[in-house]
Amino acid sequence: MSAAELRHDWSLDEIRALFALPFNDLLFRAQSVHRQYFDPNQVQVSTLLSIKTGACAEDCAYCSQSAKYDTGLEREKLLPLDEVIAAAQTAKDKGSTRFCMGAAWRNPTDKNLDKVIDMITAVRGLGMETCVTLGMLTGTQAQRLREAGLDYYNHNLDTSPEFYGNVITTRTFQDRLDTLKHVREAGINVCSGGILGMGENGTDRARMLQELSNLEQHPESVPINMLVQIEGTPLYGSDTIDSLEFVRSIAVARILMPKSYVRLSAGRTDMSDETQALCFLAGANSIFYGERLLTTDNPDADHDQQLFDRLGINRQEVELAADQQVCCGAGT
Ligand code: SAM
Ligand code: DTB
Ligand code: SF4
Repeated sequence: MSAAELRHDWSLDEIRALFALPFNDLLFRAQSVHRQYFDPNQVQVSTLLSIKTGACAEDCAYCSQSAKYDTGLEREKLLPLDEVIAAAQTAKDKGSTRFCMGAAWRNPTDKNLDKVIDMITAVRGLGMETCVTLGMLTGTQAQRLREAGLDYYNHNLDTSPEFYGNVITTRTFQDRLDTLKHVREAGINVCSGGILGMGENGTDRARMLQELSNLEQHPESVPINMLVQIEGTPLYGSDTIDSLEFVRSIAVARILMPKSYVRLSAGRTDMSDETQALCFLAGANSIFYGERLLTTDNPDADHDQQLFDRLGINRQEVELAADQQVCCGAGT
């Protein structure tokens, strides 16, 4: 079979037809596409750290960190560099290959960006891949991050353009696309996905995946989050998404973006091992690893390792950029 072509012209009807396939047919198709580009038994693991927590000016209705909602979260200033390095070292020791630093900003100031750049340099120095998520960026800021050697920038579309205003009113869907363009043009790998279970309908889920897959270049990494319901936020108490519909969404993401890493992201503490196994079968091939996401819990690392063992899944080794390789003498 020839490799699945990378398309950027998926129609909504085509995507809805994928969602409507019998479950077994959809999973077979997703798994077949997955095997054309990836080792089906390998998963990439990243660890998250919130480097600046809470008091965010945006009103994202799902988020514990918006200043608009009383979620009881303790706010924290930008972490000092040594704390960030220590957390990255611990993540590396536990087998994580990428360190993702998140800040609750609408956008970073240039002064804050200087500090984040120091963090990126230090984490790369440990031999880890780096990812940051800092809100909206200008073209110049994206360029500066690229020059610092940043590997990935996370900036989610979150939902369909049609549903966007139900979730966030302090920025537009187009603002998100603009930042993604700056990141792409700077030559940084794009990490962009969304959240399911916010009260959106099936068409919204299809439209979000259509927007992601019809970008000029597919995001290298596509995080699919299941809403973590936070008390105090407007989305607390939303109807939860059916776990098989969640698995279907992973499968459709895999088919639409065959070469991208599809990340089974937030919400795993509410999923059974069996649901997660189905997500891997549907083509998910990366996860966040370690007990904490940004402000909420993630499964225990030991539990995840046991699940990997039960499924025969191996972790992917880090692929270091040439300028990042720590040389240790002749013959290395
Ligand atoms: N402030 C930056 C931004 O909005 O891009 C970065 C941090 S933000 C926490 C990163 C992403 O995490 C969001 O875009 C959203 O998709 C996801 N996220 C945040 N809170 C979540 C929740 N309660 N459940 C699931 N995903 C969530
Ligand atoms: C993404 O899509 N999910 C991660 C990461 N990108 C930054 C964040 C999930 C956050 C879940 C809620 C929390 O811990 O605050
Ligand atoms: Fe702020 Fe990001 Fe949370 Fe939105 S998702 S409130 S931008 S930290």
